[in-house]
Amino acid sequence: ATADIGVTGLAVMGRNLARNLARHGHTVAVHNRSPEKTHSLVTDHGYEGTFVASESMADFVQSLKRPRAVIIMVKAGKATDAVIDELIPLLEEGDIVVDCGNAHFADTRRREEALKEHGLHFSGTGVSGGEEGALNGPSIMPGGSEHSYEKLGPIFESIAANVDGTPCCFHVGPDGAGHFVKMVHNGIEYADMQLIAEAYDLLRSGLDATPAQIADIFREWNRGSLESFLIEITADVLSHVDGRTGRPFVDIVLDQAEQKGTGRWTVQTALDLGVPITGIAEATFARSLSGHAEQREAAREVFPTTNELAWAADDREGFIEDVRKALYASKVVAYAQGYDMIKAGSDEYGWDIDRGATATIWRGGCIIRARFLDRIREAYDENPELPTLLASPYFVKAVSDGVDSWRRVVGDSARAGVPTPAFSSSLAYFDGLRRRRLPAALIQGLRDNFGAHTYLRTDTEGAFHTLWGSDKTEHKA
Ligand code: NBP
Repeated sequence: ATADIGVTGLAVMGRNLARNLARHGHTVAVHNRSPEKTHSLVTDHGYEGTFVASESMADFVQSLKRPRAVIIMVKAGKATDAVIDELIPLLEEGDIVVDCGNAHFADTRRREEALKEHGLHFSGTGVSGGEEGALNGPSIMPGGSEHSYEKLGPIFESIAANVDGTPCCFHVGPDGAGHFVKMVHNGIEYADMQLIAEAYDLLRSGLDATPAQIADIFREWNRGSLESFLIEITADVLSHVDGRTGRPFVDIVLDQAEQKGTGRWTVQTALDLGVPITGIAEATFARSLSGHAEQREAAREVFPTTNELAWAADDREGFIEDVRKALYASKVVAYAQGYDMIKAGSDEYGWDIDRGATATIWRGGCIIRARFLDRIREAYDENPELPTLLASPYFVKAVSDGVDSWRRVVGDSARAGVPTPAFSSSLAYFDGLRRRRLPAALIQGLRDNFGAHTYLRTDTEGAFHTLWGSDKTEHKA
């Protein structure tokens, strides 16, 4: 046995991860269900490092030094369970199984429990950055035991993205913590993209600007506090001209956004945990609305749009600055909600996740990498128990500076009929948090009226019920 680590599942992600490992001097055992992928990896990239190729799972396992570390990089779901079942009889006590696929954290918890009974360690590890990241340095979010991180940590840290000398990888926490954080990362990615898309839509409509002109605006934004991978590639996509028609690329793409399901998982889990992640939820629903072609057509027929354009053109620079500030403030809210969710998951499952460290490992390699994440890390460094990111001094200033712009943009968009679900709901969330009295008091009254659900009072302890149907006297419940 000579291999330091193994990868089974050699489609784009596994292949690139194996190459990244080999390029960093690790001897990598490689295996795929259909052996052609294994052979082509070695044929095409064998010169990049040391690979030990096996056609059978048994040979693959035997080629690994103990304690063995086997990375599974197959299609998430049943395929992962099938591979685990195949591995269990071949592995020995103390060996480590690593699932780098996009698993649901609940599956990861289940698998960890099951493998523990066989004396095996299981690390559900989130890997972000797509195929490019897997090859050149992803953001890595490993869960699982301390023991497994002792072996995996140095290997993962060597292949992860690196920002200012710090690898984009840390031990997130036990069992499902890594996949949970990866899931929230993907949810935040949904919100980030939706906010960018709304900003584009507003600029296009409000200024009657061309995609190329808007690309220049995004390029400019990428030089300031919004600097991020997504803003950068937005400029690329908007300036791209379709080769077939000569039209802006964005105009020839069908306007129905797809999703693989991690946004949906984030929202479903947030509902279970009771965390209002409205930005991520609106982003997920906006994609789903875009896909309802039949309903969109029916609505267009009966409510034709006026196509009012250039409604903000009188103050072009002022409007662009308003949209930029609204985007930044809404982004702060989306991240604040994402970090609340990490806290809630961490508390619920006893993971003790360090939120500042999470911001650190998202600074490179992953899709939401951004300058902004340094500010989040600083906020949690200053106060690890921050009740909401919005309350940290830097973000208080950022949001306060932007709030007038934010209100103008949301008001303008409503008047112009440009949908801004993420901008608007983020503003509503912000106002909801800071409002002295919320109409939740009335809701409690209604609940007590129709269902005797009781209410608490502001002036005294205990739950009360009012006899609404008779003399309306109040009774202690
Ligand atoms: P896919 O998700 O397309 O899966 C293909 C791989 O799964 C092939 O190696 C295939 O083997 C193997 N496989 C299947 Br399908 N069923 C199997 C089974 N029953 N037993 C054994 N192997 C089986 O690959 P991918 O796009 O490289 O993604 C891999 C993982 O990484 C997924 O969980 C994905 O969600 C996650 N991920 C992907 C990205 C991305 O940008 N693509 C980013 C981050 C995470 P075969 O060759 O024999 O058919």
